[in-house]
Amino acid sequence: MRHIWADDDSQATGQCDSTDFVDDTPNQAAKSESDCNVTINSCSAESPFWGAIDPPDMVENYMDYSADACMTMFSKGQKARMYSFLNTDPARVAIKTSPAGCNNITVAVKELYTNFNDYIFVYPNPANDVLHINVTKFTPQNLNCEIYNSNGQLVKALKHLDFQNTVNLSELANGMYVVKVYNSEVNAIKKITIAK
Ligand SMILES: [Ca+2]
Ligand SMILES: [Ca+2]
Repeated sequence: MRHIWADDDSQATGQCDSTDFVDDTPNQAAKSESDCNVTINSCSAESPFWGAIDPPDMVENYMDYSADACMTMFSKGQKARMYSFLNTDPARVAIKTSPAGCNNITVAVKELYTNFNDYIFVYPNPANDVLHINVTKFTPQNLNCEIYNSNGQLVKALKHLDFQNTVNLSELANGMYVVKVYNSEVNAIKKITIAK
């Protein structure tokens, strides 16, 4: 997406002949200078989108160079332009199916083997009566959980974990425990303390 002043910034005033290819962002002769001048109107020749209206520069737009505190919005036209690129541009279409930051997308097997321990969050630690086990960035497929005490004895077992799971620890004594989350392909080990 282009800057709202269409990168046509020669510091000359009144230069309003470039476009960011978005109709609902008013034409703008130059970038804002890290300020928040909400009344500046550097161009009066607007796209037909605006009809007879001559809006001021959209200094609230993230694609200006306003002060950070001033920037609060993208326009609907910018949103449509972003979607258009994300949906059709060969270099960007893969972003929609990237595993980064999305819970319900199966990650590549190699990455999954390497980083699975980072996808499992066990808290609080130390724990009291309840332990939460969260699975992130990975669709739980036949994931199981086993909790072992410091003598290596299995004291708790859960099957078919979901993204968010709660384990009742009320009958377990204080001490160190190992939480194992696994299926036939991956394996995560977490150490916790129970302190009541
Ligand atoms: Ca525009
Ligand atoms: Ca204007």
